[in-house]
Amino acid sequence: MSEENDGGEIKHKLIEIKQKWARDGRLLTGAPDVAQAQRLPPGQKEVKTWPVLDLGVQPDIEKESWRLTIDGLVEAPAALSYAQFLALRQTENVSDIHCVTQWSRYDNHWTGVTSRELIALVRPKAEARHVIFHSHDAYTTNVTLEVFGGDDVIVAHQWEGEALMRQHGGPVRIVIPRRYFWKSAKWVKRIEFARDDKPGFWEVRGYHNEGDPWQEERYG
Ligand SMILES: Nc1nc2c(c(=O)[nH]1)N[C@H]1C(S)=C(S)[C@@H](COP(=O)(O)O)O[C@H]1N2
Ligand SMILES: [Mo]
Repeated sequence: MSEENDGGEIKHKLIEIKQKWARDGRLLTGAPDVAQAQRLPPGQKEVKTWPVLDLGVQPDIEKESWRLTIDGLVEAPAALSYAQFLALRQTENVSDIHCVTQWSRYDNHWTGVTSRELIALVRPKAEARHVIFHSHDAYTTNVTLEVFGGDDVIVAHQWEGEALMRQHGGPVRIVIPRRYFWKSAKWVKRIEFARDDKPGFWEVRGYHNEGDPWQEERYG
């Protein structure tokens, strides 16, 4: 990982603190079995703002040179230009954000391409079970193919009808509402389908591999 680029400097201190929270089990309420039907997961608080969380680097990506590579265990790998991405069927949906640092933000309106559309495009092979997201700031995170294929998962380029802001992962980020928000990779550049799981940046630093907010899967 490059230590610096024009987008900022890696926040080593912050990464250390968040790793320590995982070791100490900080923020756990001991009430993991709240029904999925409950909108606010255990230990979360609703906020009206939209906090920015990342490693301190916010890559500046030109739409003209942007590519989304979708590869790995798929029948038809793709490397989409921004124009090709916009030419895919566009969907709007509304979902809640749940960050592991305890804030939740309701009713976010996203525009983009559903994961199901992308899955249909590249056709994962039968052995594919996991999906790994790779981002321009060298961040990675992982979910199962089943979770990625959820009916509310979207690869988004707009929020509230406007181009997704750079600090929130623009031009394009992943949105996986049923997982803590660290699974929603900002500045995504590659979606890799794999047979074997590959725990990502926070998953190897003490955070849970699944990250289901209603099960309070913060650390693992
Ligand atoms: N590429 C990238 N994606 C990332 C992160 C990051 O550091 N780099 N941080 C994750 C974390 S911990 C959270 S909580 C959300 C924050 O998204 P936001 O800044 O839009 O609120 O992005 C996730 N996706
Ligand atoms: Mo986070």
